[in-house]
Amino acid sequence: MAPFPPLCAAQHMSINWFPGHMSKAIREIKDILPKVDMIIEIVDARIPYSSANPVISQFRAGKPFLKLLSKSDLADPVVTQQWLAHFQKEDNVKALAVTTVHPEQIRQILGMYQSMAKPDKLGNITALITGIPNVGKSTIINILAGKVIAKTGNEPAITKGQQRIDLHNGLVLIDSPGILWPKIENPNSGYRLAVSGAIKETAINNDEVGLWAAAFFLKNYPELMKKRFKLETLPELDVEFLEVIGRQRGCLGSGGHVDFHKIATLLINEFRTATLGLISLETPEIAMAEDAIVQQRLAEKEALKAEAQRLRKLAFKARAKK
Ligand SMILES: Nc1nc2c(ncn2[C@@H]2O[C@H](COP(=O)(O)OP(=O)(O)OP(=O)(O)O)[C@@H](O)[C@H]2O)c(=O)[nH]1
Ligand SMILES: [Mg+2]
Repeated sequence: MAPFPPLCAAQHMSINWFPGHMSKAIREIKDILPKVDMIIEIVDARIPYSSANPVISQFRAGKPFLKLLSKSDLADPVVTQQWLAHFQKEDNVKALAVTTVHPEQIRQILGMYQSMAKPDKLGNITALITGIPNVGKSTIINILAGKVIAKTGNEPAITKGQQRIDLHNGLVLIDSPGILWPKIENPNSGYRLAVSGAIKETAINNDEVGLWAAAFFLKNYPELMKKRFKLETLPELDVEFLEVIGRQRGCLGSGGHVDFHKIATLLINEFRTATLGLISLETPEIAMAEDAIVQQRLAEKEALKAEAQRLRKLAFKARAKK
């Protein structure tokens, strides 16, 4: 996968979707953590870095951690293997790729959790299920329970409050609402979350997200694009690509011009259903390189803040002396 796209601030679509129930959900997760024996974080197999909660490692306090890469039926299998190898390197972390196409893979968890955590006095292991919106948390809980206990749906923010589910086999699950974080520091992660369907439609600009996706697919999955849109050669630019496939699909507006909103939405939807093929939006190598830049930018911002504070204090002292 090509190192794409660069972290370009000018291109940055800011995502402002942090509804009240999410900050409440984060508070509730902090409250329940001392009472849980292990954490199951569900990330999207197509974006395991961008869909991982950046603060969960701070909450974690060394508790056993199971990372489930969900919707793996939609992801590029080669990239999923790279991610599994990457996560297994971490201490006290197990990782598993799962999909509802193979519910038996999900049920493997029932044979794993006892070796990961110690039961409480009542013989139960309590696991917190956490993850971004629409990643499949409630679906996985229903498969583990063997019946429909938690409400599911193909849009973000279906689960609105915490729910305790006793499987009566030694495992107690805490379902929680999907959470994002107040600020998505990596602009590419913002796009990836938007393309994958984790962000409410009304909080994103599909034209911009579609352009990002078009550029990414052209660069990283050209053969799949040629096949899907029956093209022998591909245009070089994202806009041209949208223009060509927009005409092909009859996404036209007044005056016969391509309706970019329509074709962008169609492209995003075809990605979400894997109609375009099996596509992952990030590899461990790319994610780690981006993360290093993000961390450096954060450190620089912190240093600037500290310097501004130091200067304010000096000015305050100087005024007090006068
Ligand atoms: N293709 C595919 N779709 C899945 C898979 N797992 C879940 N889904 C679908 O993803 C959508 C979201 O599932 P939910 O279980 O409601 O997701 P959630 O994480 O509980 O979502 P919130 O409660 O909104 O945070 C549903 O339409 C599921 O059918 C999977 O492995 N593959
Ligand atoms: Mg849910």
